[in-house]
Amino acid sequence: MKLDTSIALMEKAKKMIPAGVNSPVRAYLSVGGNPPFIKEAQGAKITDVDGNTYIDYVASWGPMILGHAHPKVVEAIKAAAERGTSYGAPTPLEVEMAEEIVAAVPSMDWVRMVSSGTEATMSALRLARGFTGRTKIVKFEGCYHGHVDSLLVKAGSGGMTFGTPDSAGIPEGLARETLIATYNGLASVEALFSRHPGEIAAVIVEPIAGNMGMIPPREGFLEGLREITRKDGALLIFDEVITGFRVGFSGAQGRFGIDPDMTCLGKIIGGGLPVGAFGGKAEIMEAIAPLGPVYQAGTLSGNPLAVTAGLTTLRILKKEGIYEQLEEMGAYLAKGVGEAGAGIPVQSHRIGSMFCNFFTETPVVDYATAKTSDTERFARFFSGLLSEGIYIAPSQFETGFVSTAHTREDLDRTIEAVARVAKSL
Ligand code: KE4
Repeated sequence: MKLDTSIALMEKAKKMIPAGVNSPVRAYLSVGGNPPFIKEAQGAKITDVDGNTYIDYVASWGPMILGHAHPKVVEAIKAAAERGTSYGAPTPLEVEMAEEIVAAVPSMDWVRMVSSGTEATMSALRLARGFTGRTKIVKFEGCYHGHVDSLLVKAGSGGMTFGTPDSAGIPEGLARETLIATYNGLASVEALFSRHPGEIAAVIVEPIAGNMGMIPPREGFLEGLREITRKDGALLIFDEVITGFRVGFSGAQGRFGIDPDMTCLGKIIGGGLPVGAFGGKAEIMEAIAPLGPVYQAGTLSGNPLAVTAGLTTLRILKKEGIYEQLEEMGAYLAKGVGEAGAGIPVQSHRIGSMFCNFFTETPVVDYATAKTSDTERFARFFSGLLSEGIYIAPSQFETGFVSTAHTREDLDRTIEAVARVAKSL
């Protein structure tokens, strides 16, 4: 596969951008090789600057649930751009977006738009601390909630990929306020609450973990978190930046029937443009400035282009049968890939259109079991697929996504490629 132009661009980029990338996992450091520099994308396909085209399962890490450059989304963004790109003032679009989110996510009485998932979780955390007057936070080892100081402790995603789950630069005094529990391990949460009664402001959790690979919640895990937090007066925050509008129009909380106090959103609600949101019960959100004492703000919050892209995406997702179609395609791909890779010890996880294959014979339920994965074998799998024109996340500890733009032919081509690559693993 010819990557000359990408290689030359990377040499140039490295002189001005750390590792030549604007987000660490894009550098391919854990899988080796040269990351293709992307020129364009359409539907389920992504094309690099050397003209190589790939079937895309990264989906820009989740947002592109309708595929790339969906005609209706592009058309809406173009029309919005002609009316100006940012006003720094309220717009009817933000009212429409709030209506869509509040109607779709029953636990969210109120919502505030921000410009990234990190901003959403950072704001939700500050609000939880301000509302409860408590300082401690519980997060789960291997979960990733963006690069928020308080949450870059035992973090997943890039932290797990590069073996730096605890980022440098976080003051000890702050890190101490973050308590770590085991995903799917209710006993570890109970132990923290019995050691710190009345001190924990919130538990923040990915209702389906997507940043240590994809790990579903065990039966009763989320319900247990709801019960433990309610009893102690702590808030339960669902980080649905990945799962929001991905595993159903009401997200994971709709799928599992849980009523969190706050929810963080991102990715899909921006339709590929920079958007995040946080929201929840009105009595909590009333503590946010300018109504209450918890400050939060943003120059581009509710940006008209980003909100237009997100709104257009959500209105297409509302259409009958979309999630059934994603479920059917996800199931077809998982079955085919499982058969193609038969004989190789793999733990295959899937919920709807999000999936992950862990290269281990150990059942994967949390960070420790995810870490038993053979990352060398994953790297060979990744490189083999890339050379076959299949573009998956460059880390064992990320999640893959099917979009409504993938065709049965794309899935069959992927399955055939897996069968060929599996032979060399
Ligand atoms: P952003 O700040 O990257 O928009 O969102 C942070 C975030 C928050 N919560 C969850 C559950 C997330 O998965 C993320 C970001 N996800 C990663 C990929 N797993 C983004 C990709 C990257 O870091 O380059």
